Amino acid sequence: MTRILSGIKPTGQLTLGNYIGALKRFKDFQDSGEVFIFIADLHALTLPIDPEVLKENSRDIAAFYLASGLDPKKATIFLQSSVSAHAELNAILQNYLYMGELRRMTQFKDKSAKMNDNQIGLGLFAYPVLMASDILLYDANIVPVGEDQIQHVEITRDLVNRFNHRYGDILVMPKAQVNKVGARIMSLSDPTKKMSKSDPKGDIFLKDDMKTIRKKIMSAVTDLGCEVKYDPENKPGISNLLTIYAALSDISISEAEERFVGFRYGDFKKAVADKVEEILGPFKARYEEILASGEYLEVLKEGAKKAEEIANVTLKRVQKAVGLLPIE
Ligand code: AQP
Repeated sequence: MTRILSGIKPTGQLTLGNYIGALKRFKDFQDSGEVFIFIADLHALTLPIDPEVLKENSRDIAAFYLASGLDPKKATIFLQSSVSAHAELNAILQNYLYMGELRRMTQFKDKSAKMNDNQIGLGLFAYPVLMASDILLYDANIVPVGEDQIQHVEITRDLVNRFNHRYGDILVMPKAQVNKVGARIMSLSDPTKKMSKSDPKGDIFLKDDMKTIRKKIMSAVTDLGCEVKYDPENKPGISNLLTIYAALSDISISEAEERFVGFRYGDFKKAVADKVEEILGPFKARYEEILASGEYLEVLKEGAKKAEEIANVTLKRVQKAVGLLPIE
């Protein structure tokens, strides 16, 4: 059976980008394979974060996972930090990725751009090693990601080739799977930049109330001209709103374009706001209920047990392959 693994790091409040690029897709996977969805809390430590904020963000993600329709009977939902094999595999695999490769990672370059060497933690630099460990522990075949994370799956593939070449067929080769529509939702205030939870300018937060969300959409930056047309180069604002509409409607961009022929920008934005409200309204209500009930805690406990069993099998296989002496 195909193994599918994905996660979100609790670095900030989740955005509409996280919903479209990740959350929205998860429930479809649970019927087509064996699904592992985790909260990447160790990854959230790679940049400074307040402990209380980290806890709150992690709880939120757990509740958002359940609100997205993930069924804990079908999907294994867990916290990365609750399965110690992630850190243990990381300690081994860090020897099979090299400084030059890690230095070339776009995420590292972006996030460290305004920092000097005395501010950049080793964890930020070595982020792809931990991400490779997350993926490889579960023998994942498919890793659904937004566009920005493709490079990290690619470096994981390089690692698998290198490791298996040396030790035999030990690690399973994963593949990134990217959304056809909505792999990169852009900021509403600067549509040339990705909507990102750690750089919250022009973000729609899933925790925003509906009135705020509508207001943000109605004041989204648009472009010169008056035609609702997909042209990311010349009309990045309108193209982004079209992408949001198409992704939430499960239609192609060209179908979305057809729906808005002859629309003024204002009416088009209103239609986008209506669509966002139609989808996020019930989703947010489910999230509130789940958060209040606290049911996510039991789900995370059970998930950790299930994840640990599988992860430990892979860890043992790797330990044995590299020559760590087994004592059991
Ligand atoms: N703007 C986006 N459009 C489409 N997909 C997105 N994702 C994130 N932003 C967008 C996808 O959401 C998943 C979880 O992301 P992550 O938490 O692992 O890290 P990220 O990709 O770095 O997302 P952020 O929001 O930009 O986080 P920060 O600011 O902490 O770096 C991934 O599948 C991601 O592609």
